[in-house]
Amino acid sequence: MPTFAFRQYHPRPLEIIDTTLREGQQSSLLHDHHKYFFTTQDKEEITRALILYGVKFIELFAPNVSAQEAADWQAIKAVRDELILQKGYTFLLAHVRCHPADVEAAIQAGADGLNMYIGTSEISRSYNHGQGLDEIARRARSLIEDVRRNHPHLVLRFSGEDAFRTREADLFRVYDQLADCVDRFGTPDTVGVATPATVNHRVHALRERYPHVALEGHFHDDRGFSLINALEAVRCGMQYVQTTLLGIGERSGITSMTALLFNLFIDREYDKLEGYHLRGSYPINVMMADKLRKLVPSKEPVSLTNRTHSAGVHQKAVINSSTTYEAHPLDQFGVTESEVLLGPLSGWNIVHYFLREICGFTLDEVTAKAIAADFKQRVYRLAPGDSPASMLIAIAEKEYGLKPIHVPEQFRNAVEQNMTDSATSSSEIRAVPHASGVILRSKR
Ligand code: HCA
Ligand code: CU
Repeated sequence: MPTFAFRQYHPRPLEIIDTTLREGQQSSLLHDHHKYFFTTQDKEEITRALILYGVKFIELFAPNVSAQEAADWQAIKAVRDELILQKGYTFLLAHVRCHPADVEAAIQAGADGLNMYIGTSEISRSYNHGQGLDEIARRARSLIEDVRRNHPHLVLRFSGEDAFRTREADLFRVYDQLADCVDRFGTPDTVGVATPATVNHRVHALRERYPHVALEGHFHDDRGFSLINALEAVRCGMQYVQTTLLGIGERSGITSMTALLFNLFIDREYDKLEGYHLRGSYPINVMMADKLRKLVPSKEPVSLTNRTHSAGVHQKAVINSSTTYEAHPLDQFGVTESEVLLGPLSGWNIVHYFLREICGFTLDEVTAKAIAADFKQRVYRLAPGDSPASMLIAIAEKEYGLKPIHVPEQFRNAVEQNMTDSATSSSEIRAVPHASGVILRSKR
């Protein structure tokens, strides 16, 4: 028996249901990177990070998927239990087919809730399981009534898989039979066909028809709409949204947790952010990327790439004021650095800045312009793995005879510089050299 029942919990305005360890494990990225699965240790670390971040609902596979999944349930539960005193209770939900074997295995493993699903669209009914709508409703109801009777503490969700290709009348026909015995209805966009307009319509229709049942969303990214659809659903009053770290999942994946929370922040939906440790967003993305053996993807809003500047025009402006090309308060999501990359697109301003402020050379603008012209030509011939910064320094020293000012040993690792920057109220930025350019670290 769990030590804490869902009935004692007051759900927040937005509850993330993280499914990195279920939907996320279906990501082909694991195969692309020759990893194939998360190790038990990976799962423990992901669970710990999610709980510390403030996530209260974590979805896992039904334990009968494999012996390994069953063993991992216990390891994950141990991490959850360890953190109860510090962070309160986190609910572990099992993703189960509407099938007694899955339900039984989940209950045996100690699940706090069941996320039941069965296809309701015509395609899904024809090619997945062959049951008609009334049969789906009858079987689900009998299973759910059984669970309710014998395990009243469990939190129960029912989802019509492929809900956005299920006619509204068909979905209602099934959901009408279950509305009095579930806690939530899911409405998964299984193949990513939804648009903000269809999400708006569907959420309003479900809210109106089932005012006492909470709604949960799960949006796939086949059209690149998983983020905007989740945002729209939340705006329309959906309280539970399934997300994964970095948005990984089957095919193009689903909504990224930090992308959703970041956008709610920008839209000033502050009540929806209750209890989430937003400054932990970039660190949790880095942890996840590391598990996948890749970098935080550039399409993830909470990424360092979103603070990296390559074009000369941008670099010059960013040195003067970062707000010119940095519109959003990403520092509040843990991205406290900006990168300015030295390369073929760099202008003389950044070359001057780098050589003078970072490397300690004394040089005038005319020399900086000449060095920049040489550098820009030669950098095209840089061998893979060689650093543009080293090439630039070599040109300055060998061909222009520049010498850096002597920095005593104890200060070598701390080249500090103050710059005026309207984006940072403290106006203090630390610039450090980096193999491919400059990293600006704001001290906040
Ligand atoms: C799956 C399908 C699913 C289920 C979502 C849900 C989907 O991979 O099992 O049960 O809410 O996208 O429909 O992920
Ligand atoms: Cu899915």
